[in-house]
Amino acid sequence: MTSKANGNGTAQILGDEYVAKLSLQPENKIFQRLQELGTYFKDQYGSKPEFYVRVPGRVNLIGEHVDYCGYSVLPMALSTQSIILAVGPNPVESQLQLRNLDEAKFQGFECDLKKFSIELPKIGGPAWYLYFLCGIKGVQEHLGSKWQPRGMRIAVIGNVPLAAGLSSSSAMVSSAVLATANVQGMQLDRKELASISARCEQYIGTHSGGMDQAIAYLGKEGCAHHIEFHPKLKGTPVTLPAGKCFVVANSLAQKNKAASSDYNERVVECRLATRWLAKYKNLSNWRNFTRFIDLEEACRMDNATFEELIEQQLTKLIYSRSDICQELGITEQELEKDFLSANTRHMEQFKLRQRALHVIQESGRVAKFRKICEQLALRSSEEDVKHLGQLMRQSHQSLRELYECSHPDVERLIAISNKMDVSARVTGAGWGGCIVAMCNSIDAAEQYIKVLKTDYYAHLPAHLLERYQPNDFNEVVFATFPGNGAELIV
Ligand code: NG1
Ligand code: MG
Repeated sequence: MTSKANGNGTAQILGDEYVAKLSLQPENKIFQRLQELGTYFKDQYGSKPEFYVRVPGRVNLIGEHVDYCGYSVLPMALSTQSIILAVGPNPVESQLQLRNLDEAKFQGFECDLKKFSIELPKIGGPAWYLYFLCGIKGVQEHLGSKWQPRGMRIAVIGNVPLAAGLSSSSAMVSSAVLATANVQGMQLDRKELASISARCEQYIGTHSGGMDQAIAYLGKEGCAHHIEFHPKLKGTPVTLPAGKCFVVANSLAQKNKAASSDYNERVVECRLATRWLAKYKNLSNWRNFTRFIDLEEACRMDNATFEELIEQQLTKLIYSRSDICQELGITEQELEKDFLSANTRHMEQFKLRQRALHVIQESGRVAKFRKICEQLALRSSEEDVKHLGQLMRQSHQSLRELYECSHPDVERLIAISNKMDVSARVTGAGWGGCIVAMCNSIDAAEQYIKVLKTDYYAHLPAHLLERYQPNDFNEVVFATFPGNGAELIV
């Protein structure tokens, strides 16, 4: 990995392909968290860490539940919410020691990296350290026979809200990948690191796309990113409209995706809808299709034609197993083997039409959103800004109605936003978690946050109120600006 720091030694990674090794000065915002973590590391292990890794959470502005269908998304890295690791060698060969500064919530963990396995619990979400092990496993698989486990001592500090759609899980997985890759002395660029990290998340049982890991590595201060996955991973910086301010508000309805089948069920429905339409299109290799984007490409369809195809061919609101087996000419056993996994084997009903319509329309909205941002960078236009807001609202409506991944608490936040004429949508996988809203100015954002505090947060149930009262809800509702992607700090 290359080393890069600007003249005064503060963090600077803009424009670099590799994860730069940085040194930080006290005036840097994350300096305090690093110091706290360094002290904790020394308390725990009796020595100083060798390097630090910082991986941000992210907020997706538009393009929800489309990445696993191959379509592009438009997220930005969070500037102030991240996971930081302090990493040092372990004198015991191949031994991993993992400690989290928040010991009450996250128990320490140890294992021998020569023989570790990732065993998912039958009920409930995976323990936090399993996400970490996924990252190590990703590097191990990447290296294959070259994998030589090296002992590591690690301390973790994190402030990305959990199970809130801000990608805390991917920040953890990606940080483990970066730390392990560095300890192994690997030469990987940001895209390779993102691809390895995206594959890792599968070990936790989520059949996700690669959005979170991509922006975690490709993010750059000052701009959002249009991230494409097809034909290969590509990130294009997108300047957000001048003066506008994005606010994140956490509904505090937690959704641990790995503890439920909702997310994977949507993935299954998209794959089945793809196969169904590929067969209808009479493609000779229709049995190979699992992603809408590949079908779109094979049939040279544009967005509107694809939508028409769905409207005409997927006419039922609910398909049964036998509908699908009959159409695809497969047995129930084949359906289970080819499409269902441990936590989707129970599925009896499939909403192919609704899911497919959402994905295709949402992918159209991403393209429009990017285009409008690019126009706005050249000349300001109230009309264009309004259009951006409309796209965000349409996205939310589609997620609520066609994708069925909102939550009553999220809807309450959206209702307050609507009343204030602020465009907002659920961000991340949904079923709870955060909304992202676009405000017309910093002042408008301040006013919006104030109203959310009095109309939403002040009415939280007592057990939640207790938890957030002293800090005035600032950690659950905040204005956010695009931050940098992953950093290696020496
Ligand atoms: P969240 O729930 O924010 O971690 C998930 C997926 C993304 C994407 C979004 C929905 C993981 C790690 N991330 O994000 O890839 O599909 O849902 O747009 O599962
Ligand atoms: Mg996640």
